[in-house]
Amino acid sequence: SPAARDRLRIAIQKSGRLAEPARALLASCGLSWRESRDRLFCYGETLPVDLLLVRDDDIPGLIADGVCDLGVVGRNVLREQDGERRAGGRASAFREWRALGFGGCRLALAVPEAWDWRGPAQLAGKRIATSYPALLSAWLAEQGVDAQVVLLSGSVEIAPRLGQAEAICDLVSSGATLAANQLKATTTLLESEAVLAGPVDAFDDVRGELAELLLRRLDGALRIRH
Ligand code: PRT
Ligand code: ZN
Repeated sequence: SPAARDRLRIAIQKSGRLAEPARALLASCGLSWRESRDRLFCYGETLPVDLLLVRDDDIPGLIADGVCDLGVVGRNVLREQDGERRAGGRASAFREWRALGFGGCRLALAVPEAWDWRGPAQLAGKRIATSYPALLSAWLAEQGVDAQVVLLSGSVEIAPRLGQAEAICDLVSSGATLAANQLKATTTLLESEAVLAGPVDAFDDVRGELAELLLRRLDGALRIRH
C-alpha cells in the first residue's frame, strides 16, 4: 500500500482536452497552487493539495503505484487500463470516484459509410483498429463475435483507408472525424467523460480527511454547474 503522506497529490493532464477544465474545477473548490519552473509540479497553497501535470495515459498507473492519490482522467482511459490489468490477472488498483461533467465523448464502433450495418455479427472475421484493445475485446467476447483487434496508438480513423482494418473502435464527439474519413458510428461501447479517479480503498491517514473535504467541495461545485 502507498507510503503515508500528509499532503494530497492529484494528477491532471499537462496539456490536452482535460487540462484546463480540470484545473478550473479544482480551483473552484478553493485550491490554488504555486507553480514550479518546469510546470510539472504545482505546490498547493490554500490546502495541502498538490498537482502533478502528466500525460493522461499515465494517471491510472500513478494511482496504482501510489505516486499520486487522485487523478482527473477520461473514463475511457480508466476503464481500458483496468481491463488490461484484469486481463493480465491483476486486481483493480483504481476506480472512478466521481463523474465530473466535462470531456464528454463516446467510445464507438465505426464502419465504412458504404456498409449496410446489420449488427455486431457482421464483424466476424474482420479486423478492427483501436487504441482500446481491452474494452473492444471485452465487448466482442460479450457479443460472441470473433474479430481481430488491431492495436494502433493514434490515427485510428485512417486505418480502413490504409487497408489496416475494415472497421474501427474510437472516441467520437461531434462525429466530424468519422465523416471526414467516410466512416459512420454504429454501436456505443462506452459513454465517457472526465472522472475523478482514486484508489479502490479509502486512505488510512490524513489524506482521508483531505479527500473528504475535497469531495464535499467538489460535490458542491458540481451541483452549481448542473
Ligand atoms: O498528451 P496526452 O496523452 O495527455 O493527451 P491525449 O492526446 O492522449 O488526450 P486528449 O487531450 O486528446 O484527450 C483526453 C481525453 O479527452 C480523452 O481520453 C477523452 O476522455 C476526452 N475526449 C473527449 C476526447 C474527445 N472528446 C475526442 N473527440 N478525446 C479524443 N477525441 C478525439 C477522438 O479520438 C477522434 O480522433 O477527437 C476525434 C473525434 O472527434 P470528433 O469531434 O471529430 O468526433
Ligand atoms: Zn494520452
